[in-house]
Amino acid sequence: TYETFDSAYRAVLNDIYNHADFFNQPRGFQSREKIAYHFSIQQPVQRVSYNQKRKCNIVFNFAEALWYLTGNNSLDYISYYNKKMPDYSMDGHILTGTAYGSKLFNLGDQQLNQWQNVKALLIKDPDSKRAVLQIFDGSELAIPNNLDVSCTLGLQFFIRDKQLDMIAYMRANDAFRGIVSDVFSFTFIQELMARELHVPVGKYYHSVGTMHIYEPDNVWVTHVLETPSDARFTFPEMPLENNWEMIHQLMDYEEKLRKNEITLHWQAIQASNLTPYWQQILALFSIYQMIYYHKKIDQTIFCHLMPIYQYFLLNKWPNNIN
Ligand code: 5HM
Repeated sequence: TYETFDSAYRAVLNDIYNHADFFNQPRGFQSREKIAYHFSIQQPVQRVSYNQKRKCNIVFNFAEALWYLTGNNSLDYISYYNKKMPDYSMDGHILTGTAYGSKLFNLGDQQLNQWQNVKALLIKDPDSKRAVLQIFDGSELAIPNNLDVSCTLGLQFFIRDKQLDMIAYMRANDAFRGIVSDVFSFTFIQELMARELHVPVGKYYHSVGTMHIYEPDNVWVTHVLETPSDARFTFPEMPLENNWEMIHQLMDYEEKLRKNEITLHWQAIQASNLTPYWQQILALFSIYQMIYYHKKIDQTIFCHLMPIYQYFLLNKWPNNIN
């Protein structure tokens, strides 16, 4: 068990890299792995790694978590934040496995809103052991040459000792790359559900069929393991109320920024109806728009960002920001 993701990341990476049980090549990709892997994080809000060699992409992390929460499955959206995403799409328009949002909010033919069902269940029976958001489903294996099979089986919530614990169950997790964005998004989902249920965030458990590292990442992994985490910030906590309304307003801005239909100055961000926590994320999306479209970075926005977000932007895009 670990206090924060920062300490979990280093320990798990070290464990898989130096103490792997199997060396193999699933789908032809050389890797090392441990199976039936499990760890927990005591403070799930502390969901980022500060390793300078790993260069956490805080903009992608928020974009992916919000992609899930808005039920979006479009490739256009997520490939704006990560150029590799088109490699996983079968039709060039949507992602079927990785786009967990459409599974959470419109599952299958019945278009099930699993989020609402789980929330209602926990309100009715706080001790419930049925509060599962299902992600992977068997039909994914029936698609020939499927490029994108969900790695996450599901997320299970528990109210225990009056706090919201969550277990993420994954069939497979990349201990170097995928884990960083997965733990970020899943703990963000946990925090939002905790706000919805008016209970504090409890513990986060990460339970994985195969935890692995791909061979081409080996050299980079050794650099990350040699580099101590130098920074210590406290990741901000989500406000106690009104978050869905904030998310919808934020995502209206996000779409216009992504399509380059608007540019925002700090005054406009402050004048929005967003509360400061969500304004900060809008500011991050605004800075990213400037990076993506090769515009000059608005230093006023940058200066108004919290130090933790300034740190991540500077670490990831030093040449653009300075
Ligand atoms: O061959 P397979 O479908 O398992 O390859 C998917 C790879 O992406 C695995 O290495 C898996 O661990 C990684 N992955 C991840 O770590 C994929 C997704 C997308 O569902 C994810 N985390 N969220």
